Amino acid sequence: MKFIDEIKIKIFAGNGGDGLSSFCKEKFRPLGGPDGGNGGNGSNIWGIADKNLNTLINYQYKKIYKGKNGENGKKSKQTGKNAKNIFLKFPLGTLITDIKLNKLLIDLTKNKQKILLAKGGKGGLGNSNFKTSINRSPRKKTLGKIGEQKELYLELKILANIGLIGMPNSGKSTLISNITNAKPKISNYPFTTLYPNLGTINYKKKKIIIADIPGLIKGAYKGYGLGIKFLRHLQRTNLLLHIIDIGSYINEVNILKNIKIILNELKKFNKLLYNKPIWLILNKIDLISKEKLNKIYNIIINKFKTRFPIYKISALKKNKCYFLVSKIYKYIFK
Ligand SMILES: Nc1nc2c(ncn2[C@@H]2O[C@H](COP(=O)(O)OP(=O)(O)OP(=O)(O)O)[C@@H](O)[C@H]2O)c(=O)[nH]1
Ligand SMILES: [Mg+2]
Repeated sequence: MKFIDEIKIKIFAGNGGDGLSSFCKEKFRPLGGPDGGNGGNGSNIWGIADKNLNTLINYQYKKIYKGKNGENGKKSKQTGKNAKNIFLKFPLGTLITDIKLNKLLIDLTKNKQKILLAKGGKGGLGNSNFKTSINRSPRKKTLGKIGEQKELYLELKILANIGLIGMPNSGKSTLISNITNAKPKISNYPFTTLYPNLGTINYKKKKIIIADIPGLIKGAYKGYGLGIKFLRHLQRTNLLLHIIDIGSYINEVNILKNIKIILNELKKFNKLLYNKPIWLILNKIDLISKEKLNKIYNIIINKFKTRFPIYKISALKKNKCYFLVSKIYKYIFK
């Protein structure tokens, strides 16, 4: 599946139907009263949040949405039918901007939240509306109004409580697959994850949403690897977990270097993200001896303790993962 998080679309609400000019023709009233009905209204175009979607991919394939026109007015003062509303569905976390006005119209943060994006044109008036005591046989009618037209910029910024960051292959997806309902692809090579995954932890009657994004490498902010574009999805999180592989390196220096690389990429992307609470999660502790683990842990603590809380886990063996979840729960809800 392709992941699309930015796109422009055009919407055209339907036009109103025209009012009718006509006269009732009955046997004994050759020029009967005016009986032209009003036109129906054109389709409104609504936007609605749908929790089952997680990408804007549909809008990649179809970028223009046109509403139907209202029916024209009919004889016997019958109003034409209103055209049906159109509902465009968007994933939670979609921000919709009117490009011409450069104005944010809505940030869809709740399921089923909706907004009228383009109003359909009102139907015109039939001649039966214009009858007065002076003019009993008006021919006047009005045309339906044109529906609203807009060019919209859609931007998805995922809504999650927690974001996972780290080097490729550090175990981010393994962690999310073991503590949430998500089932992402996991493999022993870099860049397994190509677009963000969301997972939900149900813990003590609360829901915690975690976003797993593709791994970062040195120079990601310059576009290396998969770049840093997915970091935008972590902007709304309350806490970042920096997953660090401490089991696959012989030399601790490399581990420290890797930590700094990731922090530096975050800083380059945006200071606000860098200044969010970050926990260092030392992963793959099952691969090393207790002595080595203690040595690495002490080095990392000495270097980073003042700024970052530090936890040790094995995402693969589910070792200490639920302890981490309990800490996350406390952090978010207490
Ligand atoms: N031994 C051990 N292996 C682990 C652990 N966590 C993850 N792995 C392995 O590390 C490899 C990479 O895991 P992923 O979860 O795909 O890593 P990722 O960080 O999501 O990688 P990208 O998607 O490429 O950024 C897989 O072969 C996992 O089985 C762990 O705690 N212990
Ligand atoms: Mg992954």
